Amino acid sequence: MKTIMPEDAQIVHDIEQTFKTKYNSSPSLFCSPGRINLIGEHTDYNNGLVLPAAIDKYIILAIAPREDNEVHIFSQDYQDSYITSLTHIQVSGKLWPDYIMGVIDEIQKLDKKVRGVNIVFGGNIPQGAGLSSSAAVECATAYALNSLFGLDLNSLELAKISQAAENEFVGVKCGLMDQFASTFGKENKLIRLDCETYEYKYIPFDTNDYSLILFDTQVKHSLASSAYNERRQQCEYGVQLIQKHHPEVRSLRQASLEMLDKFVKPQDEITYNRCEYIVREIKRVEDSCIDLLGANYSQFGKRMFQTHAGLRDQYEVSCEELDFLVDHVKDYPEVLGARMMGGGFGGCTINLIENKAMDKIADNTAKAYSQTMGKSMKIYPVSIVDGTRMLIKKGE
Ligand code: GAF
Repeated sequence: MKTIMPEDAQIVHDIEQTFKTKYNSSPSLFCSPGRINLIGEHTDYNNGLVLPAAIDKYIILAIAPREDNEVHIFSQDYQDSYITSLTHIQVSGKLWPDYIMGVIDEIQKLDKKVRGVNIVFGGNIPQGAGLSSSAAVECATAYALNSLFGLDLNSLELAKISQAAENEFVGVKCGLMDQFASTFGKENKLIRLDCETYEYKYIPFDTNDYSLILFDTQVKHSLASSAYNERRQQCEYGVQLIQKHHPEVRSLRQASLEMLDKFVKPQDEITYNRCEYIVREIKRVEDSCIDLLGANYSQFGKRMFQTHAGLRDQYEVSCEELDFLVDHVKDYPEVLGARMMGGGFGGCTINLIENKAMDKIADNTAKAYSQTMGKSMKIYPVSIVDGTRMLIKKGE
């Protein structure tokens, strides 16, 4: 199992200390990673395939049961508290507690018994960068409550509870990818997840010559979550148009390019573009897995560029900062692939680059980004790690 790195060890220590000071007792500690996605963007809520992995950036959650029904939460990052009762769960009005309260709410809906808890949490997953810090908070909470109260929920159930918290309580109609990756992550492995059947396979990713590096635009445009929900509706509309002729088609997973040409294109060009991107992207994930299993990284890299073009031109979820970063790196021979990652409208690009040129390309890109876009970019080299787990059990 991947051990916690020194920088993370400091965060664990700080969170544990804050807990002891605030609540005068010792907690159990859990960690839950952020995620990257190699390919398969916006395919999860279309019952398609995705290829994410958990990364070495974490949410750390310290928790202990209380004798009453109250939930006391302290956010180390916001230096802010939230107190409520298990019998009066409602949206907080300040977002950060909702990721935790949403999970508690979903668990209670299943008639599983939880008691009050004290919590301190924080971490080093950059927020708003598209690395799923919110999914990590949800997954850490679900995992912690499951082990604290012996709820007997399996890992898939924990990931789905976390997704439901985001869908129902936070109001973002996301798919399962982020919560699945955070829960099921495995060191040096990508997760090929079939979002229709929930079947998954680990694909080795231990390249010696290439590494993954993220370039963070440091922007998050405000239409991100409304546009996300809108894309989902557009895909559902495309499916409805096909279903009139092919009732067996349940989602874009069963749709073909021919069906889109015949039944969607004549009705609505925008819907057609969205759906065509998705159908091609699902196929790209399948092909990418073959590339990666055959260690054909250059072919895989080309598919990353194709995904970016589709997200930019057809799905229209990119932005000028992301396009700039992908355009800037594409002519370096040492860059195998690059694309925007996650929901879009800001956040990071993911780049597959030869190790020997990594520093030079990262430096040049940061300079060019600041000169042209007038903003600074952040650079995150990432390693692939295990998923959500317990670090310390209370009393140990
Ligand atoms: C966000 C969502 F949360 C995921 O479910 C997924 O749809 C992703 O955007 C796009 O691939 O991270």
